[in-house]
Amino acid sequence: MMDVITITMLIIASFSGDIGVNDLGGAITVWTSEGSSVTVDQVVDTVGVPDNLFPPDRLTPECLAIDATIMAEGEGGVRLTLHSADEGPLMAVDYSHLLLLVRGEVGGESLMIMMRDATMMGPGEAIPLGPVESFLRGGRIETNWGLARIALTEFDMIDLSQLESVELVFNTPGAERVYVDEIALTGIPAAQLDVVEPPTEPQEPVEIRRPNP
Ligand SMILES: [Ca+2]
Repeated sequence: MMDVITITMLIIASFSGDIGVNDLGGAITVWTSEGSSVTVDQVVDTVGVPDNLFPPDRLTPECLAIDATIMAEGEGGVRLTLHSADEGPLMAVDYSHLLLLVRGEVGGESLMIMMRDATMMGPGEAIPLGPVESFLRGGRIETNWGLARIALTEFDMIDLSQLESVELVFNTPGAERVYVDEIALTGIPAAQLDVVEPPTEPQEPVEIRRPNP
């Protein structure tokens, strides 16, 4: 007899509603250092996300287009606050991974994924998780959608019991346009771990089909 492990998914931002509010009710805001610019637009995706990349029933057609123009030594970003004005930080200890769909206008773009928890103060204190391309198969942003899968359990400096924000940060000088969508947390609920042996390999929250060898 096999125990069924339920993989939970919490969509943070599907970009299908008000452009200034994410799916958790928190704000979507942009910020930059002086001289740089970051603008966002909500657009209907025309490329299409492969069925084997993300659960089709959790996809919404709209995504976020981000135009970033960064000066030398400048930076800017998009902040997704993980709670509304009258509710506290997000309790996320049941989630093991941050997922993010990303594609570029020409390919080879770069952006940094950061997170803040409620023990941090101000944008300068966000914890960098790494360039999004380092979490993609192939290690590069392409013009087709790729799924970045970030194992949060590898970042023990982040307090998952009080997440404050997900940050998409641009700090490479130049101009680029990238698209992001379906930012989500996924994982095995802690209660499930009471009845099953934890997997020895990191759990794959979304199945990726590979060609047979
Ligand atoms: Ca969407």
